[in-house]
Amino acid sequence: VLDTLRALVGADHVLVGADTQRYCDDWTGRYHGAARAVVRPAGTDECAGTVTACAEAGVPVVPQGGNTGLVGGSVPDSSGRAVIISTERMGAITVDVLAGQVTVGAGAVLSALQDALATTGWEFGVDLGARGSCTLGGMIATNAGGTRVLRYGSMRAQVIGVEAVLGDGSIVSRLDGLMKDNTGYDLGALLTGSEGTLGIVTAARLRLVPRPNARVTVLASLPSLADALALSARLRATVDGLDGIEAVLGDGINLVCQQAGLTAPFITSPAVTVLAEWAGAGDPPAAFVDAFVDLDHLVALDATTRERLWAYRERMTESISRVGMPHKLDVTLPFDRLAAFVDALSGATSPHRVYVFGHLGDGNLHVNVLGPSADDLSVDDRVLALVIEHGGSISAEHGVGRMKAHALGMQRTRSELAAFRAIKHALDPAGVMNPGVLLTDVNHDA
Ligand code: FAD
Ligand code: 2HG
Ligand code: ZN
Repeated sequence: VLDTLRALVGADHVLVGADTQRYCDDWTGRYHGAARAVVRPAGTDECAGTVTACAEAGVPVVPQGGNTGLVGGSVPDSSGRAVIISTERMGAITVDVLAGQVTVGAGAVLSALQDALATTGWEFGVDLGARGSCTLGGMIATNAGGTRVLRYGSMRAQVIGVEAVLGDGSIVSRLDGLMKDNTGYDLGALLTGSEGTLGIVTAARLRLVPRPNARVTVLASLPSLADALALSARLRATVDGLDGIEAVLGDGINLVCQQAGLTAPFITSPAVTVLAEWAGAGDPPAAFVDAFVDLDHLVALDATTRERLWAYRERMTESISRVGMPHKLDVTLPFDRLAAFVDALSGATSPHRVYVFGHLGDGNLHVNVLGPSADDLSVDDRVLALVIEHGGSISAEHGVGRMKAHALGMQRTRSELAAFRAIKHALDPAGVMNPGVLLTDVNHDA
């Protein structure tokens, strides 16, 4: 199969041995695999040829973009059988200013898209801390969320159409940008969030949102999670143009200050540090300003100060990785159960160290547990069980990956899993697309 692949994409783009290493280790340091080769197709046809050759030979295929995924889905298992298909040579970006849309190659990096849009009057509605490395293809495959979901939705809401190579090597393409097209199943929506298990997204047509000319960011100290949730509800109910509500709970703020070299934002360490942002034209509405008058808070009106305030939230992930290898549990809770869930967390994670932060405006918490070894699932399972008990979801925005594949049956019913498997079989009949990710032999509890 390697000879076929070399003939297809050129020998320089079939990496083997030590050259594959950086593609086999995941960002968190929890997952380390091995690959037969890393193939870097230049475009959709080469990608289709690669998938076809692998499917015919029964060789597993792992699609990979920026390798910033946090659930072990972007790296192969340790068998050394898989071929990683990297989209890194597929990064074209073509902005359609008239339509307010963009066509991107799967390997286009989010920050490159942001740069390409800088002078167009448009911007992209999804933003996240991995912007310098994560790709639009990877973001579609994981249905990534980030910091603007409460305003613009997750990736699925941005996708107008995709081009993809399915597991049987066939190409499907819908990049025409038509805003209305009710002609059957929405394959783009199906591939969004499929984590490379149905096919490889090679390109996409995405909607853009108006570029605001002003942003105001506030970092505030809240005395309790209940108060932070009440503030979040008030902002969501009253503020037009609200762009995000983020939070760092408890001691996390001290960790980020120590590890990222930041000055403590408040004299007394807050129970919950909330970051809220408004974006629009002119000045923020009075409702946004009024919400913070009785709170200890800092305000950013310019880009430099804004970056300084965002660092307290955005640099949590790297700060945690500096002190250990985290078990990352990305979960959503109903707003009225969120505080009870956090109260119960210390019991579920004891005796380990835990940091909790996330997208408060979406009810999405990132529970990071430090201490258990990489293959110890006991704490993961206790936290996930607690999420189910509180009516939440075991994956809010990072996906299921390898990490939670065994736990999918806690959330999804028998009928749902049967439908998932039927779709998987139809689009990936040889079962070569990202095996071990998302769908595996799940223990069924639901
Ligand atoms: P990869 O890591 O390469 O792959 C992720 C998954 O998608 C894998 O299953 C892979 O097989 C599949 N895949 C990749 N490309 C394709 C393709 N073209 N076709 C089909 N399948 C493909 N995520 C959020 O949702 N919100 C956040 O706020 C957020 N913040 C982050 C901050 C940091 C510092 C880091 C390190 C990560 C963060 N993430 C966040 C997680 C990660 O950035 C996202 O999951 C992102 O969408 C992954 O993109 P990627 O290109 O790196 O994909
Ligand atoms: C974020 O919101 C990312 O910063 C990463 O989703 C979360 O590190 C994490 O657990
Ligand atoms: Zn997040």
